Amino acid sequence: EKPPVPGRKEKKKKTDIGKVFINVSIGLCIFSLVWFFYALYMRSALAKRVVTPHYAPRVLDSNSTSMVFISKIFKHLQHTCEQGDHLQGYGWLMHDGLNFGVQEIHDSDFTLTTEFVKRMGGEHGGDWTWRITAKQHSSAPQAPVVSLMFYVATDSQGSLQAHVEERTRLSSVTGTSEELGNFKITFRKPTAGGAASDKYASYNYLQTLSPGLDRLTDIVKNSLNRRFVFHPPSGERRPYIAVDTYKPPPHQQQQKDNRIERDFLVHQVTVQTPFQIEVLFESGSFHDRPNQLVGSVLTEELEKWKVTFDEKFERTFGLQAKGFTPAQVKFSKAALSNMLGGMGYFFGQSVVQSVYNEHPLLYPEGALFTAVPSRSFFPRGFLWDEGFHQLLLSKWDPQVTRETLAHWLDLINVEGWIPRELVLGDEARSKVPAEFVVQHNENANPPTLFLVLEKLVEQLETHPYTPLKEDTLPFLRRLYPRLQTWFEWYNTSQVGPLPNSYRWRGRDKDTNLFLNPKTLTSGLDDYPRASHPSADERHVDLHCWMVLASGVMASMARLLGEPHEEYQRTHLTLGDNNLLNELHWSEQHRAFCDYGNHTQAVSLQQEKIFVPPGQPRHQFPVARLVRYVRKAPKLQYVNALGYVSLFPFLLHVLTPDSPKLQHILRDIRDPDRLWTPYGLRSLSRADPLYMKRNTEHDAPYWRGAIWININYLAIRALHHYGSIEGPYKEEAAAIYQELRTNVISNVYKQYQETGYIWEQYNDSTGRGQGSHPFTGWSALTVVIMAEQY
Ligand code: 6A9
Repeated sequence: EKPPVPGRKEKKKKTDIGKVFINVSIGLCIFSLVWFFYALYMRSALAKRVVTPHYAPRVLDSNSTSMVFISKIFKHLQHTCEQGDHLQGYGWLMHDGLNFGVQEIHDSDFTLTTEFVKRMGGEHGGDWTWRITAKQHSSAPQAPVVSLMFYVATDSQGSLQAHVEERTRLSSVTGTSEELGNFKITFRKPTAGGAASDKYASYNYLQTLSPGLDRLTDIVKNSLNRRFVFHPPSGERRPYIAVDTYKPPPHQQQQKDNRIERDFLVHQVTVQTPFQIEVLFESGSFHDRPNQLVGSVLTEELEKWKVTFDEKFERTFGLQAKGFTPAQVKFSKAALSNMLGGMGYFFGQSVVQSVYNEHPLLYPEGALFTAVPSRSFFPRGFLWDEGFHQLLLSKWDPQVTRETLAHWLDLINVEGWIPRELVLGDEARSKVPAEFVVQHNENANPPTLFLVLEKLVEQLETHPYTPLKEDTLPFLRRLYPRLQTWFEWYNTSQVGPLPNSYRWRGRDKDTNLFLNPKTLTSGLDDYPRASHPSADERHVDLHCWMVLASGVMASMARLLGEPHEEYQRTHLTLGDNNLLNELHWSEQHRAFCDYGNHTQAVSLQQEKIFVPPGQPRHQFPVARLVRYVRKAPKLQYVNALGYVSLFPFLLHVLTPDSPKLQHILRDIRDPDRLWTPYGLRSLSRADPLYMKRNTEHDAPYWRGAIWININYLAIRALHHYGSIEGPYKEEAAAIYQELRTNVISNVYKQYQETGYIWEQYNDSTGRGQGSHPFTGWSALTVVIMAEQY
């Protein structure tokens, strides 16, 4: 054996250390690599969750398709109906949601009546015909010449063929698409109405391609030419504008839309009033049609459906029997019809984001069948609006309600989240400001769908043997797993700082710019909350929504024979009036309140910009309005008396003997606080933020105006407390009568005066304001008239 060589040993030792070192480093490396990939994997898995649909079987059958008519109102050359058009009123007078509709459009010199009838047959939804009747007003100086343009376009697939007669008249379009099969659309010539013969008319058409429905208006605008002359045999010559050939403007030729181009055809007819035109759609798979749905056949069908509609309306709401005048009944038919006629079928992807995504992602393609709040201004789905819509629609057609609920719940992701606003597809997106497009998966919106589900469950509990059971029970069973996840999502993602408290996520963060940072997620946008958003907040309205949701989950579980104890326990805990008092009652303000980091000493003021003497002012920024806080915020109850304070009453959380009811009834009936002759205002007139702007550009919204959805809840609650035993029964019943009368009278009066139902009503004058026509929740006036809560 060789004696140990000092150097060797050293070396060996060194090698050992080296080996260990290397091993450790390799280990570390592997570990970090594994960790890195794991983290990467987790991250991408987490990032994908927001766009992963829920795993439960879909509520809707995969083969349930809907056929859609798109009916738009174009004024002059504006092509979409915008409220800036100042039409003197338009909307559905009758619409049963299924078979027929009657719509009127009042322009300055003439009125257009558009009517449609649908006839089932074949495998693709059958036929339909539209009839457009134009009559000039007696005040019009001479019979106006009107151009109507009819668009036919395919969206994601399908094709169209134009059939042209007499060089310029697009007399029909044949086509095919997956959903519609083969079809033919015929543009009949205008007549003077009834059985009269054809009227003189000029025809133009456009045949081109379009990258998407959102581009149709631009394409038509860019194809217009003023060189045409309307020249009836015995009449003066009048120049008019019409579609000609489409020439894309130079800048658009360069930045080509990279979407696939689809067929797009326009039929334009120019004719003098009075006239009537029929457009019919015939479905290729409908072979045994008895006759064409035109002329007197159409008239008869229309008459039949109108009678059916009137009878069903009275059977459903009983307004005549209640003594409402024919004009009031006509108004309420219009309210219901506009909600039904405004229903839309949207298809496409929403843009969503979670904290795990650097950039927003596209949610898988999906469909939404929904009633929209406002056809002209925001024609798309809004989660909490929908619950209110369906409170009305479920009375008219429970099938519509089931389909709508199914669509919303089929959009839920694996986390249990449903976006608050559904902006599906390019056409919808083209009308929405960017800041509203991306939806975040930590943001909620009141789960009003439980208001509707509560009704369905109640009906089954009280009339277990009606035919309702056959449709509703299996429906609820399919819905149930999705509802469980939805409830769980609220119950985990929106928890508050104390046990059994809740907090809306997604409040505005930039506290310096807003008088009071908004809470869009609560649905009550700028209603004042804690001045300084923080995780210490708890929100009383959300708490009450959770009482409702857990209660409905418990009774539904019981009905379906599913375990209900957990839901029941949650319901009892949250609904316990002592807990509610502890979390939200402020003895100082004598009201239910939010709690958070708050100060009332805030105001918007011109930013102070220091301009050193001798320097030119224009080199410095323009002063903005910014928030000044005169007193530091502290944790306390938020003193903002209004809709939020009423929630324990609105959602029937208070027991009928709760002494808090006394305070609530007093605040409601007090003209210096919430009472007005037109309904309850959203924020007390005595509140420092009453009717205050939030920023220079952001006018007050839920800071005083009267909103019909909350008035509906208040009327419903007064009815509830007014009909069960308790110390406040009489008082509630009396206020019920007054508030109900006030709301009905004002919404009706405004409709008579303006031709519209409105988004909100002014608390000082009762005047309709904001978006219009708004036959979303404002149409609940019908339910209030019918007293069917
Ligand atoms: C405006 C303008 C062409 C605001 O009714 C829908 C919602 C309610 O859910 C919410 O409670 N509305 C209420 O505070 C309207 C929201 C409209 C926002 C988008 C875009 C389009 O311009």
